[in-house]
Amino acid sequence: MASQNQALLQTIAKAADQYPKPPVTFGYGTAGFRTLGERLPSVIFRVGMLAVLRSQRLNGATIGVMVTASHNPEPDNGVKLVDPAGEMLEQSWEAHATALANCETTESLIGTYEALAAQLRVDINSPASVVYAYDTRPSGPALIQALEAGLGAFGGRVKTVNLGITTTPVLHYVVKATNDKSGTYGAPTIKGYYEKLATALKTLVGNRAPLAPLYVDCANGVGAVALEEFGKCVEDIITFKPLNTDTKTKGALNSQCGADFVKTRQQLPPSVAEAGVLAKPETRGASFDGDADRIVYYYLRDGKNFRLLDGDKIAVLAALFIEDLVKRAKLQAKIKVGVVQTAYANGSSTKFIKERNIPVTCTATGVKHLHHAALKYDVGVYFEANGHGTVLFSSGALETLHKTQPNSPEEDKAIKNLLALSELINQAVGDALSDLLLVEVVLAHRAWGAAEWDAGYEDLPNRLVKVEVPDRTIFLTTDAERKLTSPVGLQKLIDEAVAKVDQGRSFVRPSGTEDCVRVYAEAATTASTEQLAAVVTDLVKQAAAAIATA
Ligand code: G16
Repeated sequence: MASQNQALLQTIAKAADQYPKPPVTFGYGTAGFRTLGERLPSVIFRVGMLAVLRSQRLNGATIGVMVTASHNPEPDNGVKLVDPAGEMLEQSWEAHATALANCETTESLIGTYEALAAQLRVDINSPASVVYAYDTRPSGPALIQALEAGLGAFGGRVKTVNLGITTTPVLHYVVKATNDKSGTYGAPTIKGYYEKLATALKTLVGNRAPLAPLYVDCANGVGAVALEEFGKCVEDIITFKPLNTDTKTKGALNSQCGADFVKTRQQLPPSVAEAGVLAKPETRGASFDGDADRIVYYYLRDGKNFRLLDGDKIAVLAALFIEDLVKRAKLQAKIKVGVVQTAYANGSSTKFIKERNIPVTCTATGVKHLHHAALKYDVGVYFEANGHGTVLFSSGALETLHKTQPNSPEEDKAIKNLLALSELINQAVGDALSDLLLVEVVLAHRAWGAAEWDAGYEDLPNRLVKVEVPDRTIFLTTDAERKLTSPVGLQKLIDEAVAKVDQGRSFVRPSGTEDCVRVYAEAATTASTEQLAAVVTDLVKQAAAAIATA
C-alpha cells in the first residue's frame, strides 16, 4: 500500500512539474478561484487533484469541476467545485483548495496532499469520479488541459466525463443527476436536463396559448449555446429571440451586455436599445450573465422608460405564486414558504415580502450561503438582487405533495402544479434558463405582463459602486456583511452618513470575485442615494489609502 501510494505520488509530481505556481496568492472566493486566465493553470491542475480527493472521501461519489469566470471580464477565468448533491463545495474544503493552490513547489504540493489525505483518512488509490465543463472563454481549452493533466495523473482510478462547453447550472444538474441513485431526478446529460425542463414546462403551461416571444441577451456567452439547443425542445410553447450571441469575437463576452451590466448600470445593453425590439409596451427582455446562472428582466414602461425586474422582483413573483398554490392545495399548515436574500436586496422588496407574512432570512453574498439558508424552509425561495437564485423544495414538502389526497379539482391542480414547479426549477443551483421558465410560467398563470409584475412594489433608488483599493483584504465584515469590523472606525463614519439620509442604507464589503470593494447605497430619492454612495465611496478610499501609506 505504502509503495503503491509513493508510486502514485511520484506520477502526480511529474505531471505537476508541468504546471508551476506563478508568484500570486490565490484565494477560494465567493464562487471559487477567479483571476486572469493566464495565471490559473497550476490552480486548475490542483483543483483536479482535490476533486479526486473529495470524490474518494465520499466513497467515489461524482464531483463536478466548472471552469468559468461567469460575469467577470473575458481575460479572467475561474474554477469551482461542485459537491455530489449539485451544491457548492462544502465550505470546510475551501481551505484545502486554498492550501493546495498556494503550495510554492511540487515538493510542498505533494507533501501537503499526502498530509491532507492522511488527515481526511482517504486512500488515494481508491476509485473516484469527476465530471467537468467549461464556458466559451478563450482561456478555457488550455485550462481544461491542465485539469485533465491533474485528473489523468491518477490513471484508471478516476472515471471522468467531459461535458464540453456548457453552462454552470447544467454542470450542477449533471452532477446531481449522476449521483441520484433513485434515478428519478433525470438523465445525467445535457439533453436529459433540457428534456426534464421541457416536460415540466408543458405540464405547467397546459392548454394555454403559446407564450409571448422573449428577447434574451446572452452576454455573448455560453447561454447563447444553451438557449439555442433548449429552444428547439420547446419551440411549440415559447419562442426565444436571442441577442448578443457572439461567442467567437475576442472581447465580446460580458462587454456592454449581460445581467451584471444591466443590474449595475440600471440600463438596457446598448445593443438591445439600438435593436429597438422592446418598443412595444407588452414586450419584455431578459439578460443572462456569462455562464447563464443569473438572469434579470426588463421592459420599457410606456415604450420609453427602462424598468428593471431583478432578482428581488423574481423572488417576490415566485414566492407569492408558490404561497398561493400552497393555499389552494390547503397545505399551509404543512408547507411553509420562506425567502432568503442578501444585504443587496432592495429594502422595498424585503418590506413587501414581510408584510405578506412570509419570513425573510438575510445571508452573506454567495449562492453557497443562500442555498444553505433556503434548505431550512419547506420551500425556500432564494435570490440575490443580481439575479442569481432558485427555489428549493425540501424532501418533506415533496413527500407531503406526493402523499396528499386532494379533496377537489382545484386542490388536485395546485398540487400537480407545485410538483411540476419542483421539476422545472433547478434544485441544485440558480439557472438563468430554468428561472426564465419559472417567470414565464407565473406570468402566464397570472395573465400578467411585465407592468403588472412590476406593479407590486417600487424599488428604493439604489446604487452599486466598484471601488479599487490597494488591498481589499483589509475590509472585514460581520452581520451578513452589513457591517464592517475593519478598518477600525470606518463603520461609525458610514453610520453617521446613513443617519443623515431619509430611508438611507449603505454597506461596504470586499468582492469575492473581483479585485475591488463594493459600496451599496439606497435612499428615498435618487439624489440622496447618489450623494450617500459618493460619501461612502470617499470614506472607503480614504481609509484604504491611510492604511496603505501607514
Ligand atoms: C458570483 C456568486 C454570486 C455573487 C457574485 C458577486 O456570481 O456566485 O453569489 O453574487 O459572484 O460576488 P462578489 O460581490 O463577491 O464579487 P457569478 O455569477 O459571477 O458566479
